[in-house]
Amino acid sequence: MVNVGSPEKGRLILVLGDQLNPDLSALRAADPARDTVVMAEVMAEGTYVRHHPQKIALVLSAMRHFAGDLAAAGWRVAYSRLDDPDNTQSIAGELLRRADQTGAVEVIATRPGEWRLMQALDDMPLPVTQLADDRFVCPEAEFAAWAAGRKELRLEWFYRDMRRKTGLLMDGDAPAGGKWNFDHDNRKAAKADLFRPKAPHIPPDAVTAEVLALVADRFPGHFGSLQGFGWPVDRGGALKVLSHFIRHALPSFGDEQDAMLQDDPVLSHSLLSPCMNIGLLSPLEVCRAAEAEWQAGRAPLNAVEGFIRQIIGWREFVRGVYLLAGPDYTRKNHLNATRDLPALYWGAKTQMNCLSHAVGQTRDMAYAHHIQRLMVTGNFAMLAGIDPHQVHEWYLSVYIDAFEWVEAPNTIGMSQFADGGMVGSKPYAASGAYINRMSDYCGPCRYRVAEKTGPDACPFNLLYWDFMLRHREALARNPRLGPVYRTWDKMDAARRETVLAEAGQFLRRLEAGETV
Ligand code: FAD
Ligand code: DLZ
Ligand code: SF4
Repeated sequence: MVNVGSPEKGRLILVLGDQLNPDLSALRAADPARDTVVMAEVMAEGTYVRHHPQKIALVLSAMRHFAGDLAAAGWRVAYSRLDDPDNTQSIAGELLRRADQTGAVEVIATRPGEWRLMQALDDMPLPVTQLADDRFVCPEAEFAAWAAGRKELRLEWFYRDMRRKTGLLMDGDAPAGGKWNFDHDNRKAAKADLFRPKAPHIPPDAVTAEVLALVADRFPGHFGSLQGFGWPVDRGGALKVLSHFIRHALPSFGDEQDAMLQDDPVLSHSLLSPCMNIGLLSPLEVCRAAEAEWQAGRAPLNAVEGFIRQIIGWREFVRGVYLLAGPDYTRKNHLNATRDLPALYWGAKTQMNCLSHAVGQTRDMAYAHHIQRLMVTGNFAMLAGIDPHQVHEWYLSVYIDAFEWVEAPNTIGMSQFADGGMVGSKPYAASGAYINRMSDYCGPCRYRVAEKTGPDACPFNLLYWDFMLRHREALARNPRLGPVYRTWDKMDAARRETVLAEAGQFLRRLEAGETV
């Protein structure tokens, strides 16, 4: 696989660990007879945040598989393994080392998905051409043109344009079924006793087994378990996960999209985000496979539309926002939240059953589905006033699919409202009642979801009001939040005082590191 061989002058073609697609723009621009593909496993990428070990293993194993495929297809691949003694352990360092070895004086790259790396490539002493990453439906310039002059960026309008552009679920100029959005039929609470096929598990092959041992050795102390690693690491595995989802889970995707069950971490979610994010599957092929199921009458429109909206809608929209907002986006802190991330996010004991499950599952699988991320861990962090940059670093490190272009707008924007409304029109703040409606977490919890005050009150109930009151000036102007403040104003004065006093006590205990 590692074949620097007899170097001749040519260009270096950089392929990063989340660019594993033979149709990558940098590869399309390359000449296999003259150029050298550079792929590098480096400590810098594994530690710029302390990634979950499963995420590091996924990326390294998928890189090794992909490099093997490229070499078999006739490419010259200079592949640096993490434990190569000469490895400089950074992308820029490895490019310079390979330039020395091959005599190449130029690098062709596909633009990385993170400002940090784009900057590192710009700062190289060699000329680096960064080509557009055209694995997306909406090119950067198209999003910028769409956004220009709009007072607000809202998903729904962008999504409709992407439907028209791709022709997905279109009936001429009209949306299939007469509506753009079928969410009204979705978002049901999950039924615990329903039979669901087990989530797919791809057994590690020899390459992955070697990587798992390497990661265990080199990244000790990173939060997360390597046990049970079953993520697809090549295209074949990714296609298996896709067909498992299409067959078994897509029909109920809409119904179960927002539901949470403590014994079923995946429900009808697809687990396809890592495959798309590292290049093993294209977003359009996934959407077309889902559309075909509806056309064949095997999946209902509400499920297929909901699924496709997440991909050509949200996934494309948040990437556009990330690129439009620029490199300072992850420092945004619209609500001036300054508390440190509590230890419970790193697995310290908590009596809150919802958080305990969401974090425990994250530790074990490097996965939690959207509502667990948004309405449990994200909601709690926002209500408790946690510094959004710390929250962002947590999400970027713990999830199998976390790459900054998609993670940051979801965290800073959608879940923490730290961008002041670029991604969402209002904060996703909710009390315990929402979690209770959508999950089976509350029954066995030490706290009582119906209690609004007192020693057993659900902390989400206390913190919800504390948050709303803390930010009254900023939020009361939002017409959708008017009724919330009217409810508060009608509440008995003594009760309001108790709620805020108890919320304050809870936050002080959280800050002191007590088990809450
Ligand atoms: P499914 O529920 O099966 O959805 C299908 C696909 O739709 C996903 O694979 C994904 O590609 C796309 N999708 C769904 N929701 C979103 C969304 N909000 N933004 C972008 N794409 C979406 N997604 C990531 O890919 N990487 C991240 O780092 C990431 N961080 C997040 C952080 C927070 C705080 C929140 C609230 C959400 C985050 N998401 C992220 C979005 C979403 O939670 C995941 O895409 C989803 O849970 C992945 O699991 P799945 O493939 O089973 O998704
Ligand atoms: C996430 C990751 C990790 C853990 N390791 C590597 C690596 O060793 N080599 C590499 O090329 N890429 C890695 N990546 C992915 C990069 O961090 C990713 O390309 C950037 O975050 C941009 O999206
Ligand atoms: Fe979470 Fe509150 Fe329900 Fe407990 S009662 S699981 S803390 S929402």
